[in-house]
Amino acid sequence: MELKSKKVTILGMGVSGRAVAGWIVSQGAQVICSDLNPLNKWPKGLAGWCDKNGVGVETKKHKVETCLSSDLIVVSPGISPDIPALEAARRSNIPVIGELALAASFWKGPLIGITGTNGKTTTTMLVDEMLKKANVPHVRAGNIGTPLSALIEEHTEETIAVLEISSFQLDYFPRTRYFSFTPPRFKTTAWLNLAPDHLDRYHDIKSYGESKAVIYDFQRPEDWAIRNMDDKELETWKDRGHARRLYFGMLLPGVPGAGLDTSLKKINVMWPDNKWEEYDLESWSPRGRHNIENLACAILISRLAGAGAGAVQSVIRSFKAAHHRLQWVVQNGGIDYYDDSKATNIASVLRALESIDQPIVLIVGGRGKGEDYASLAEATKRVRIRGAIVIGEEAKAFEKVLCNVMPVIQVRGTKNGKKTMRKAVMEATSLAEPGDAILLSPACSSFDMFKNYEERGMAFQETVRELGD
Ligand code: UMA
Repeated sequence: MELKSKKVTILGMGVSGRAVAGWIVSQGAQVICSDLNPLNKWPKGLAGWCDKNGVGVETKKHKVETCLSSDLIVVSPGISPDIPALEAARRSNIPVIGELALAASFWKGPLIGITGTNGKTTTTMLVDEMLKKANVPHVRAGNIGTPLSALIEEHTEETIAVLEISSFQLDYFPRTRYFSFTPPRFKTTAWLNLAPDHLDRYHDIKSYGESKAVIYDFQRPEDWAIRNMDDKELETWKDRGHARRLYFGMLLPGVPGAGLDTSLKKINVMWPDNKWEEYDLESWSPRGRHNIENLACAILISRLAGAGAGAVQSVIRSFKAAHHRLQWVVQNGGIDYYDDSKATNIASVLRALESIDQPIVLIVGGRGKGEDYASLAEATKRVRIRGAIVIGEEAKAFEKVLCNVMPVIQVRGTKNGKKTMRKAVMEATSLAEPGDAILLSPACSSFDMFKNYEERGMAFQETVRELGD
């Protein structure tokens, strides 16, 4: 589809909407930007930009009429597919596409798609580092923070797009072929794992997984699909798509892919032509088995994308985990403080708990996403949790589940995130003993008290650093 002179409505004026608006306007389309926020809450300068570029503005509501008079609707990932304007558009066969799907279908270079419930960002960062080290031309974009449409102007047929892709973004990959975009094509996909998350948007884990499995529909037989062999949840979709398969995990002999060694000190890669490679993890620093799984997957992706084994090994030696992901912050009074603010679902918290071999005081809570917290109480059979400090909108729900298996302290109030975090850290410190770890791993989104998980993590880090002063 040519965008020139088309009437395009863009829903959501966050990071994705702004980036795609700029690009679509440059293609000569007539654009309307629509956001539920009133104009005075739009990002600074955006209203002026719309005015200058003849872009229409719609606030407080996504009007059905606006969508029905469009040739194309471009949607930001955070918007639910069930809103009336989108339902009406689908009934009238008006094309609806996500920002990432649209940018991907106009991308001239190879696409790599990395999805899964947890570990997407770390894996994407690893691939980015490995390709950088090997001088392979590429960009990194998607859910990791930079919309692909912000990078579309300056790329060539050589530029690989390494994309972290959320289920929200995959919800807006076109299911039908009734409109004339070239569908995006992923040379390599990776599906890291599946665990309950976003159950406020999906009915159940099956429909959440189904949303991710859509990525396989955008591959051809000569492409590669990489999957975590140890995650039984993924087996439902094992036959989906036509791409060649590679695996990572504890692999059986003869299975091609990246095999974790039982000591977790090596990764052995066996390619389909039976060639072997071995990677040494002696100087690998991120904690936890889950990070070794992310690494195994990243090795396969990067080698397929053209990075040499030497470049890959060099990144294994130098890579540092991203902030707010089981990040060791400081030791004070013999207590280690870890910021795992990025852990916004129970599966991610369980991974963190299992990666720390000290007694743990857990700070948990925030805004819920419809998850059942019972497995956190179950974890006390495997991990020594000294107690929990429960915070945010879900404080009571966590207290109810945990109070029979450990001491629980509830920190009340959701108005002031910084103040709440300060109280939580104080309570945790008074419960902990020298040799313990205090772990902020909230299992919830941060939006009840903070702008995002980074701000929540920084509030934790600032407080624990002050303790040492
Ligand atoms: N809005 C509407 N109508 C609605 C709902 C929201 O107009 O019905 C408006 C809001 O007022 C706001 C805008 O939409 O102005 C926000 O859009 P968005 O929620 O799609 O967020 P973006 O700022 O575009 O950021 C998105 C991703 N956010 C989500 O998927 C929720 C970012 O992932 C991503 O980094 C960015 O695009 C660039 O690709 C963040 C995220 O939380 C990190 N992702 C989830 C996760 O990782 O769990 C999926």
